[in-house]
Amino acid sequence: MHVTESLLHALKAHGAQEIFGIPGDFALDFFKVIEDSGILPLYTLSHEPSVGFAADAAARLNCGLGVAAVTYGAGALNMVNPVAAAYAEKSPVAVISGAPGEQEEHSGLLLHHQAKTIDSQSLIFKEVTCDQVKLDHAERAAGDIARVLKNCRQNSRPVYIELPRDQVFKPSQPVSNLPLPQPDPDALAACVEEVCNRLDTAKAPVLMVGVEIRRYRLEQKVAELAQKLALPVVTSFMGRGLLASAGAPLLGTYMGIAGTPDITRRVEDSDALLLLGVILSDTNFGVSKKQIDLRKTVQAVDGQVSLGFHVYPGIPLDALVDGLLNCVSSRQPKSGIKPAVSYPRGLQADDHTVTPTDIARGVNDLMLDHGRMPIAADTGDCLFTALEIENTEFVAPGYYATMGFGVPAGLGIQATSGQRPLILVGDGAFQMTGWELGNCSRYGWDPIVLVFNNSSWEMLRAFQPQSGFNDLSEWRFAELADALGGEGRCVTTRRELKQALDAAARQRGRFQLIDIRIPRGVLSDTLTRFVAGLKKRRRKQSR
Ligand code: S1T
Ligand code: MG
Repeated sequence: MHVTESLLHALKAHGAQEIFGIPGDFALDFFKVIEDSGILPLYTLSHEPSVGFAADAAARLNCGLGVAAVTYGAGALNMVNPVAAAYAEKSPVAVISGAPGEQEEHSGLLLHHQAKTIDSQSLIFKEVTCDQVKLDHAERAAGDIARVLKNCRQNSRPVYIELPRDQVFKPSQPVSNLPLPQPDPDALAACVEEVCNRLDTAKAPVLMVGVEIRRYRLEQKVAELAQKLALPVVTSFMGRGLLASAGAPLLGTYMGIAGTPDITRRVEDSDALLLLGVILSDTNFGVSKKQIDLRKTVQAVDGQVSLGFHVYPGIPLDALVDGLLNCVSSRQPKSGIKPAVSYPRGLQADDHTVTPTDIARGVNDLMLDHGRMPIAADTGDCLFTALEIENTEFVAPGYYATMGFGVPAGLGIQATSGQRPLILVGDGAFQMTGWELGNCSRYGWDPIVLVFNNSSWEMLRAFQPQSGFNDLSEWRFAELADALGGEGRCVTTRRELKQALDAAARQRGRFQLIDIRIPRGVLSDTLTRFVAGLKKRRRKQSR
C-alpha cells in the first residue's frame, strides 16, 4: 500500500463519505489515485471556496468527516475562508493540499504558486486548523495521519494535511484509528453528580443545545435525557435544525430580543441553564434581552464542563451525556412540553409583493405537502427567515457568518446524503458562489434554490441605511438557470411564488431556481428584531 491509499482508507475509516476538490499540477497524481482507487467518490467544483463549503456541509450533515482536496498555493489559499468558517463552527474538515517535492523545494528557484516561503501555506493553515502534518517522510506517514485524523474527530475542528507530490506513491503502513482519550472516572462521576444536583434543585431548569451535540452524534441521547429530566429544550441560533427528528421537547430557537418572547423569558430567567455543546458566540448570546450571567449556567463545550466557578477539564460531551443518562435511567420520560413557536403557514396566492416571511410561509406549506427537506442557508436575511421555517436539518454559517456558503453547502448535502436540499440565498451571496449550480447536471443534483433578490446588500443597509454602496443592480437569475442546466422562474407576487414552489417540487432531475423579487428595505420579522436588538445593545454599550 502507498501513502495515498493509506490516507484515503483512513479518511473513510474516520467518517468521510466523499471528497470535494479542484486539482492542480502539485496534486495531479493524488487526484489520479482518488479517481482510480474509488475508495471515496470525487466531486470537483468550480472554485475552491465552494470546495471548502461543500466539504463543511457534508461533515455537518452526515456527522462524519468532510474532505477538501486542493492544489498548492492558488488552490489552497483560495480556501482559507471556508476552513476558517469550519474552524469557528466546529466542523471536522480534512484539508488535503498537494505540494512541491523535496528536489523542487531545494532547486534554488521560486516555485509557481509559492507565496513568501514554501512553508507559508502551512503556517497560514495553522491558524484555522487544530492539527497539521506535512507527509514528507513516508515511514512516518501512517502514524502522522492517525494522529491528525484523531484530533480532527476529537476536537471537531479542521486539520491540514500537506502531501508533497514526490511522496504520493511511497510505500506506507495502513493507518489505525487511534482511541479518543477517556475522562478520569472519578472526575466524571463528581461532575455528573454536581450537574444532576444543580438540575434537581432548580425551579426552572432549561436545556439549550448547540452544534456539538450533532458533531458528536448525540442528538438522540440528548433528546432522551431531556424527556427523562422533563427539561424544556431550546436550540442556540447556531444550533438551528438540531433535534429536528429526535422527538425532543423542543420549544424552538433562542434569539434573545429577536426571538419568541416565551423562549427568551424561560432561558433568561432560568436558575439552571444547561448549555450542551453551545458555542458562546455573539450571535448566540449577543442579543439577549437580559444579560445572562454565564457564570450561573452549566456549560459543557470544548471538552470541559463548568458550573459557576467549578471547572472540570477533560470531560468529553459524550461522556457527560452518558453519565447524566445513567443518573436518570430509572425515571420515566415525560412529554407534554409544547413548542413555543408556531410557524407561519398558508401563503396567500394574491398579487401582493413578496416578503421574506411570505417565503417562510410558502416553504412551510411546501414541506407540509411534499415532506421535509434539509436546508442550506447563506448569510443574509435568508438566514433569519429560516428561523420562521419548520425545524428541519439545517446547515448555515450562523456564527462565522460568511457569504457564499449556501449553494455549495446545498450541493454538499445532496452529494453526501442523496437528499434533495432547499437552498436559501440572497442575491449578493449568489453572485459569489451561485454559479456552482452549473455542476449539478454532471452529478444529477437537483436542489430547489430560492434567491432572495432585493438587488441589495440589505442586511448591511439595515445597519447603515444611508449608504448607497448597498444598492446592487438587478441580476436576472432566472434567465441564467437554463444556461447552467437548470430551470428558472422569476416571481414578483405571492401567487407566482406559490405556483413556482409547487412546480419546482414536482420537477426532479434538474435544479430549480426561483428568483424571488423582494422590494428593497423589506426585511423578515426576525432580522428586523435582530437589528433593533443589536442597535439597542450598541447604544447601551456606547454610554
Ligand atoms: N463578504 C463575505 C464573504 N461575507 C460577509 N458576511 C460579508 C462580506 C459582509 C456582509 C454581511 S451581510 C452582507 C454582506 C456583504 C450582504 C448580504 O447580501 P445578500 O446576500 O444579498 O443578502 P441580503 O440582501 O438578504 O442581506 C455580514 C453581516 O457580515
Ligand atoms: Mg440582497
